[in-house]
Amino acid sequence: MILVYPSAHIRHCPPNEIFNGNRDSHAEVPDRLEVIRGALGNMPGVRSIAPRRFPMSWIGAVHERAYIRYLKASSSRAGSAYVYPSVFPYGQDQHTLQPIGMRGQYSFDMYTPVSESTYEAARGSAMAALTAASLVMAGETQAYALCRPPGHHAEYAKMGGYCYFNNAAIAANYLSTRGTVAVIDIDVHHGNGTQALLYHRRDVLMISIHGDPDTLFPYFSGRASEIGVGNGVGYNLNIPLPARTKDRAYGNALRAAIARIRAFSPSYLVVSVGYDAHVSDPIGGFALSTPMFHRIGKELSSLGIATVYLQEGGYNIKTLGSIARAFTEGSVLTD
Ligand code: SP5
Ligand code: ZN
Repeated sequence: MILVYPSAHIRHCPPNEIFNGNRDSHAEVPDRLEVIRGALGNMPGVRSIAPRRFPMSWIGAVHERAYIRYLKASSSRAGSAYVYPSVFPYGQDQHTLQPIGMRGQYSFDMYTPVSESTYEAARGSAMAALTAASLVMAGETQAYALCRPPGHHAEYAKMGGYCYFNNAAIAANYLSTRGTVAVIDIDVHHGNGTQALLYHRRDVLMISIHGDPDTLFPYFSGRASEIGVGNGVGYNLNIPLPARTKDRAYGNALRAAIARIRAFSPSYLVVSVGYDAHVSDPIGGFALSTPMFHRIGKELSSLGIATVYLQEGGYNIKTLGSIARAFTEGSVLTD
């Protein structure tokens, strides 16, 4: 298994997220990735590489160009401060050039601030995803991009949910130039951005298993009734599960997801790997065990599809290492 580690992540370190009017400490900290890297780095058969550089057009293929420019410009304007939105558009297609207004135009929450290191970190994270995808395209059976910041909540022209560029959609779109792609998102939060970016496509299947949006972020998407649009109808599958879901119920959802992937028979698989469905996670609300992550890894790799793993969430610094280790040991093919 090849790990791709984007070192620029370390300087993206937002101290706070604004929740219910309070400045909470930020859950998406650099240590998350360092702990995961530490736990996987010394596994036998695992080697770590730096991301390669790919043209920005691979990011521009899924995100609005003005959004990418805004993230770059606001990052360089911000200095060492982290800037947050205060006002959001209150109608369809509303735009502004006023700086405070622009923060809201390009965001959907107050959890996802921008500072001088944010653009480079987000770009590095996307380059890691593209590097892993290119390795798999070149014949590797598995590659794991240690993406940070995460990506699955980022929309066409909005950051949110700690995400800036949608690494899964970027990688899936890249791979789709050579074959069909299935994306399975096991982060406990619905992958709203990935869904939205792939919603119209039938060459890229999107499946997400997540906490019911009636109780969990991102609230506005993730229902089973969201099945795709136009040519993409039938190629988006949401499996929302209730709070406190345990291994057995999760296993049933996973079986349904795997059956759908088998029926689709894709050339490539992209796994949005969140560890926040673990029982110990401070914000997830599910109750999966550590061995369950081993099983998820094993069942997905047993499909025998060339696979790109992309890091998404997972917020308990004390348990992330052992969860990541279990998942990756389950995933590694021993032939
Ligand atoms: C990639 C990813 O997993 N993003 C998740 C973003 C969800 N953020 C939720 C923040 C919840 C706020 N904290 C609640 C504190 C209750 N006292
Ligand atoms: Zn999550």
